[in-house]
Amino acid sequence: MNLRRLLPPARSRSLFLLPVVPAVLAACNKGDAQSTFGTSGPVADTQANLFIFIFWIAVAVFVLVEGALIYSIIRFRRRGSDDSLPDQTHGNNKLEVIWTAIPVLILIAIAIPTVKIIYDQDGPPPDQGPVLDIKVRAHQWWWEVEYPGEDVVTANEIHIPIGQWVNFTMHSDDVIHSFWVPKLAGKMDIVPGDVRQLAMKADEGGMFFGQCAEFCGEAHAKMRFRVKAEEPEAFQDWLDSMRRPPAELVSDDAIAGQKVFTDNCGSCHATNTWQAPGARNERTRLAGLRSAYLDDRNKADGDRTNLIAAPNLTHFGTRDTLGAGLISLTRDNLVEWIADPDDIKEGNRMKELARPYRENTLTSEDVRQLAAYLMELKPVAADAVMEPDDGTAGGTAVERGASTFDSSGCSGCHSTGSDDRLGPGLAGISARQNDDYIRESIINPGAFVVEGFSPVMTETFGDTLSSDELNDLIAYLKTL
Ligand code: HEC
Ligand code: HEC
Ligand SMILES: [Cu+2]
Repeated sequence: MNLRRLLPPARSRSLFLLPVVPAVLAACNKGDAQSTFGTSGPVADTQANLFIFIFWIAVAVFVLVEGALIYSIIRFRRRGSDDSLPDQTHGNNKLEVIWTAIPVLILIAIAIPTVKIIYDQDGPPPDQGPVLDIKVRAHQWWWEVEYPGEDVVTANEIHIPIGQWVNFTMHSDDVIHSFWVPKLAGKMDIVPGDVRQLAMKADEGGMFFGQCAEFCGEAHAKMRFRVKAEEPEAFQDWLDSMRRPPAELVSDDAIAGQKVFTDNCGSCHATNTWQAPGARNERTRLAGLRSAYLDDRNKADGDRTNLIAAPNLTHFGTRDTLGAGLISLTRDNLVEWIADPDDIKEGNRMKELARPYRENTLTSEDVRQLAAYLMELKPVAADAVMEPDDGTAGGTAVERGASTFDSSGCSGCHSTGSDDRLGPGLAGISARQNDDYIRESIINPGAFVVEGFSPVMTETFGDTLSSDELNDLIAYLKTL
C-alpha cells in the first residue's frame, strides 16, 4: 500500500501543525503567569539556568549528530548504477571508543551541576537572615495555610515578604498532591503521612500562580492557589490585620447573611480565627472535621453529617480569589459559587456534603445575603482597634463568656442550639450537667467522652484560657 496516497498532499499536511505552533511558542513566553522561564526568585532561577545549560548541550548534540547523518546521506548516496558495497568500517576500535567516551563526558557535565543543585536546594534555606515558616496542608481540593507562631490561619492565598527566605512545611490530609509555584520554585510532592519541606524566596513583588501538580481526584485541575509577595512592611500589615477583629457589618444584607451563614455554613467554615485561641485551635478543628468525614464516608446520604474540613474564611472579603485560586473574588462570582459551587468547580466537597445543597434549601435571597456578608468580612482599620484585652473586659460574665466562646473557636465545633456539629449541641447543658463536669469537659476533654463523639476537643484550652475566662464561659454555657 502506498502510504503517500492515504495522506493529504504535502502542503495541506503541514497545515495540521499550524494550531500547535502558538501553543508551543506560548509555553516559552516569559511573561506568562506560570512560565518557568520568567523566574522571580533564586530557586526557580537556578533551576531554569540548569535547564538552559542542558538544553544547549542537547542542541549541540542534535546539530552534530543530525549534521553527520545528513552529510553522510548526501555524500555517500548510491550513484548511477554502481551497486557495489562501499568500504565497511565495522570493528573500528578507535571510533567506538570515541563515541562511547563523548556521551560519558556529556553525562558527567550534566550530572555534576544537577546533583549539586539537588543537594543545595534540599533541606532548610541558606543561612541568610531570618526565615519565615509557613505550614501548608493539602486537602482535596484546596490549601490550608498557617503561620505558626503568628496565630494566623488562612487558605488558598499565601502572603510572603519580598527578599526573605520562606520555608514551607507541607502535609497532606488525604492523597498525594504536589505544591508548585512555577515562578518561584520547582514542584514538591506532598505525600500523606510524610512531612515535606520546600524553601523559596521572591526577589520581586507580585501575585504568583500556584497549582497542584499531581493528579489528586476529580477537581485536581482546579486546585490552584496564589502566592502574594509584597514589601516587608505590607506583609507585616497583612499579618497584623489578620489578628484584628472584623469591621462592623454595614449593609442589611450582610447582617442578615451572618445569621444564614451561622446556620448553614458554620459547621465547616471558621470566620473567627483572628483571635489567638481560635487560630491555634483551627488545625485541631480541621483535623476533627476530617476524621468526622472519614467516619461518615460509608453511611447513607441522609445519615451523613454536614462536615468536612473547609477553607478558613476569616476576613474573606480581603481575598483576591475564590474556589482555591480559581476565579477572582467579585460579588457576582461569589453569588455564583454559593448558588452552585459545582458550576465553577465540578466535584468539590462543599456541594457534595453541605446540607443546604444536599437538601436544596438555600433561597436566592439567602445566597445574596451570604455573598454580601462574606464580601464585608474585613478587619477593622488599624487605628480603630481598642486597647488589647487585659482580662478586665466590660459587660457581664455571660456577655464576656459569649465572646470567649466565639473567639476561642468553640463555635466551630459546637452549636449553641441542639444540633450536633463536630461536638454536641450545647443547649440545655446546665440541665444535663453540673459546673464541674462542664469545667472538666473544657480543660480536660478526655475526662468524659460524650456518647457518639470522638474526643477531638483540643487539649490546650486549659493553657489558653485564664480562670476568669473559664468562669465566664461556664456562666454563659449555663444560659443556653
Ligand atoms: C460540608 C462542609 C461545608 C459547608 C457546610 C459549607 N462549605 Fe463552603 N467549602 C467547603 C469546602 C470543602 C470548600 C473547598 C472547596 C474546593 O475549593 O474544593 C469550600 C469552599 C468555600 C468557599 C471558597 C473558599 C476559598 O478559599 O476559595 C466559600 C466562599 C464557601 N465555601 C462558602 C460557603 C458558604 C456561604 C456556605 C453556606 C451556604 C458553605 N460554604 C458551606 C465545605 C463546606
Ligand atoms: C475541635 C472541636 C471542638 C472544639 C474547638 C471545642 N469542642 Fe467541646 N467538645 C467537642 C467534642 C467532640 C465533644 C464530645 C466528646 C468529648 O467529650 O470529648 C465536646 C464536648 C464538650 C462539652 C461536654 C458536652 C456534653 O454535652 O456533655 C462541653 C461543655 C464543651 N465541649 C465545651 C467546649 C468549649 C467551651 C469550647 C471552647 C473553649 C469547646 N468545647 C471547643 C469538640 C470541640
Ligand atoms: Cu492536589
